[in-house]
Amino acid sequence: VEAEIPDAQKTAWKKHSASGFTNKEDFEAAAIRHIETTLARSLYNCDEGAAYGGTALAFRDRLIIDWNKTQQSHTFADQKRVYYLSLEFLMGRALDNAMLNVGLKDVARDGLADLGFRMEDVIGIERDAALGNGGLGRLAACFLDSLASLDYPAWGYGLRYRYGIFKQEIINGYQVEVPDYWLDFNPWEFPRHDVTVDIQFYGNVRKYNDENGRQVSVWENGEIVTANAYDVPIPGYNTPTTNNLRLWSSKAASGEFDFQKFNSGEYEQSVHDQMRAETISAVLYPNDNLDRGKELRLKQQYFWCAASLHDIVRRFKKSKKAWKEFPNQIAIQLNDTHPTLAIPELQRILVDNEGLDWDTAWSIVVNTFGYTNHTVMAEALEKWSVPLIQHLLPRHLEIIYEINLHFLQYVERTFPKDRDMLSRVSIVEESNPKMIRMAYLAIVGSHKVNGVAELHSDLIKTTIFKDFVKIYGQDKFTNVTNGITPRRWLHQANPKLSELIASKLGGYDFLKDLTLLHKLEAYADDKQFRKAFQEIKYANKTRLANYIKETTGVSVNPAALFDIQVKRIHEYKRQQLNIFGVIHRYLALKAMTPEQRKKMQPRVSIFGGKAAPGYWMAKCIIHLVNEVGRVVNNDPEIGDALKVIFIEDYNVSKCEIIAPASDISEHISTAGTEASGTSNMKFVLNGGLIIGTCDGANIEITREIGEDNIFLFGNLAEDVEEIRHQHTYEGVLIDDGLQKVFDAIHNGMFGHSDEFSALTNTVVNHDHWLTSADFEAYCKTHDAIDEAFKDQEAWLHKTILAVARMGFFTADRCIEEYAEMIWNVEPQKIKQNGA
Ligand code: KOT
Repeated sequence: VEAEIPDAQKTAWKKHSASGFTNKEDFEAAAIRHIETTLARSLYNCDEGAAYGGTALAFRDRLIIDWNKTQQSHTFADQKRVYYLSLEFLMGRALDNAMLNVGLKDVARDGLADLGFRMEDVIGIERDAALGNGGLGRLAACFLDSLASLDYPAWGYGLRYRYGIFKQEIINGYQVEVPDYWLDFNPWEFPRHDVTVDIQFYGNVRKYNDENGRQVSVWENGEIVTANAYDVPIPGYNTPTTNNLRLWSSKAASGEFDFQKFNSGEYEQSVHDQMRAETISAVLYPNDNLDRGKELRLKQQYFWCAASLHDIVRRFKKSKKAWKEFPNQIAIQLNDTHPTLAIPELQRILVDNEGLDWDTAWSIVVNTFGYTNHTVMAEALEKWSVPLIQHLLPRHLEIIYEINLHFLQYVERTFPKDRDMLSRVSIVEESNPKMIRMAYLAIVGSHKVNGVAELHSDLIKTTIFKDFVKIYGQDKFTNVTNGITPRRWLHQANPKLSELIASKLGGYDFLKDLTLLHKLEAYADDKQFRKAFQEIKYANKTRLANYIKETTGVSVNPAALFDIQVKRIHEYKRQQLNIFGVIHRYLALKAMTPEQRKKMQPRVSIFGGKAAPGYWMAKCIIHLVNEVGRVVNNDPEIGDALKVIFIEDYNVSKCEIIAPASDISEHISTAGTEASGTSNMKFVLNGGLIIGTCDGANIEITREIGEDNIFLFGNLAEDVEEIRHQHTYEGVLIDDGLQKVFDAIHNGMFGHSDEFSALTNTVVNHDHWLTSADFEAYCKTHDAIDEAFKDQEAWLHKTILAVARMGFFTADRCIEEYAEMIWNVEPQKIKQNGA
């Protein structure tokens, strides 16, 4: 290809090709040029917003130079690529990450100072890219960071929601949702006006026999919506590799058909069609760990899967390789079942469009896909009604039925005596209406299925997917314990700790090989190191205290024990256990003499997290936390002994302030319900200890850091079912301490008790989440924490050891495991000077 380009052109390009700044002067030139020309501002009206815009655009230019190089090099190299399909990418802010990853934050800080701005203020202008609900979306974002940092040729594919997760406001103690329109200025995306895919919905399937007598299916007469690509560069840390996140936006197809409507006076109809089409990518569904089965959600899923697959297939076809090479060139990972329609879609492309026979096509499909399960909770497992799929995607329903037929025939041959097995494992649930079980389709259509922590991966094999282990054998099922990117969650969020570690380890290599942290063990007993470590924690707590003061008006003492639970509000995550425990503590403090109270370890209980807008119980929990805060924080008897804070609108950028500031964080889900959890990793990596149940990744964290360095409590997963059974047949035994808490609530201590009756009644009636059964152990463990915190030297010893032993939980390790066990792909270094 290169040889065909005339010399004159090559010379001109060589001479003028952008090269990107590396020093302060050139950064300032780039920023000012953007402020003046792209943003049309001047010296006299350059505010912080413009300074952010200019800085972001200057860095975007840099990223895109490396992006171009990377994409060119990957195309030439012709190696296997990974595609990560996720409906959620919870990216957070991009500027700080970009500056750190390309190693030019200090350069930019000095440049901005010359222009009269403080780095922190400029960074603070950026809005979070909040295209996700919680852990699942943030995991996808961490994986993109690791894929790029480790030089894997990989793209993410997602939806470009016009509205990300709603903004949470707390008004009179209640959650109020405000739309998150985040796109009015987004310098991080490149619209690819030339990259579009037409996506069909509805219509019918026509059958005919071709000249060879083979039956051909044609899906026709549907409604067309166009997918437009927007590319977001994903820079790796300390490498030129810059990968791509491609997000699809929906637009009405601008075919002749619509022009006709427009011209023939059906103006309103044509505008209506346009809006209907744009609705597909308009909003992120705000449910975490819940499937609501809405038609628009299914449309989103197909729209995104079909556009992504079309794109992937188009790229593959350019290589002119045989179809059987497809799985050797392409690995597609399904982030939960949300992209499962990609399986019948690829089968449809191969059979209907490309004319492959069913079995050849199917073997390509299965060898291409891997499926990650993130939850065992029944209410989160996706099912779609057969009539809905029939209506929206008639050809896909046929294909799903055929996949099921082949699968069930295989099961019948293998287990001829087990008739029940067929109805148990059928992709089609024989209910009314019939439902498609997406997890089963995902298992059947993938070569590997993985859970996200050891306990979780074991649980799926022994419970929800038990029959499939029998059918396919153990080897199809595996575990990849989650991880987090240390670049954002240590280096960016906690620069002081990162610097301290670097000073002892002789540089920042640990950011790319987190196991190097183990060398810190040698400093756990080092007086000076402990002191420096403690001072950093105190500074981070002060930073959070200032933020709390600014946003809530409440003063908290940074010397108090900071006890933090931030995550989506969900009954299974048990924020109710936490707030009941706080009330229990408050009652105990009230019963003490002032002298006794003075001896107690002062505490700040910090909560944060969003409730799904339709999740009544979760909203009750938020309300109770806020009412308890109102009462406790204004109780003059209590003072610094206890403060209760709810941080509004918890998101990625707030987590960057919160995670470094904990003494204790809470990961207290009912055992067996939290697949992994990832904030547990963030808090420990930042020098906090955790109180947790034996659930998800807590178990592996314990194994790595040592059980002396974590506060575990509560019933085990293996006993939960038995306890629930008891509740059903013998009623719930309410713990004495918890009863006192309920009495206080009922007596109106925190406002009208009707507001909280649902919350207390559910414990009294079923206690499905074992709030009462675990309450005593929970409170006792908190007493032990108070005791342990008094001995600061011992506490520091524990926290330093814990940090030193967190190497396993880097997302880099996850990506290496996926690459080796599931994708069979190799990294590919980009040469600094072009391909
Ligand atoms: C399920 C349905 C819709 C939206 C989100 C989910 C979901 C989220 N399922 N699991 N998760 C969380 O995924 C995280 C990353 O693996 C886990 O750490 C966490 O335990 C899951 O709850």
